Amino acid sequence: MKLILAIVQDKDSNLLSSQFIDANIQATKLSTTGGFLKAGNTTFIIGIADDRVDEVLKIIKETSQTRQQFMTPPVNLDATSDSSMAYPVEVQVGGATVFVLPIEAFHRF
Ligand code: 2BA
Repeated sequence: MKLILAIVQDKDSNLLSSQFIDANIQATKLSTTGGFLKAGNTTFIIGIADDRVDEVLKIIKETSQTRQQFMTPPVNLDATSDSSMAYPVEVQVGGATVFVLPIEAFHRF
């Protein structure tokens, strides 16, 4: 059995939830925040049999889109020159960041 942690954009999370339900894949959804953009994203926790890992990855890959997003870096209030001005920079986010981990034990009490 494996534990899959999948961080996706909020915009993709509802469709991904539906796909998991249709495929009879059990998942838990967490509301999370990206450390860099400090914007909301969604993390799915999925416990799945080894032989279904590829199926889960395929669904995540097909559902999660790459998007361009703008972020404004924090302004440095101590600096005086124009170089301290904060201009929005374009960042590419997603499709999905996925971790696959081994599970030592699984219990349902
Ligand atoms: P954020 O940390 O908000 O990052 C959003 C996007 O900003 C990233 O997209 C990446 O394109 C860019 N980015 C992140 N850190 C950067 C930096 N130091 N310099 C320049 N650009 C940077 P993704 O790579 O698609 O990541 C989307 C979200 O997935 C991240 O949101 C974070 O919540 C999570 N994530 C990505 N890699 C991770 C990792 N190694 N460990 C844990 N969470 C991760």
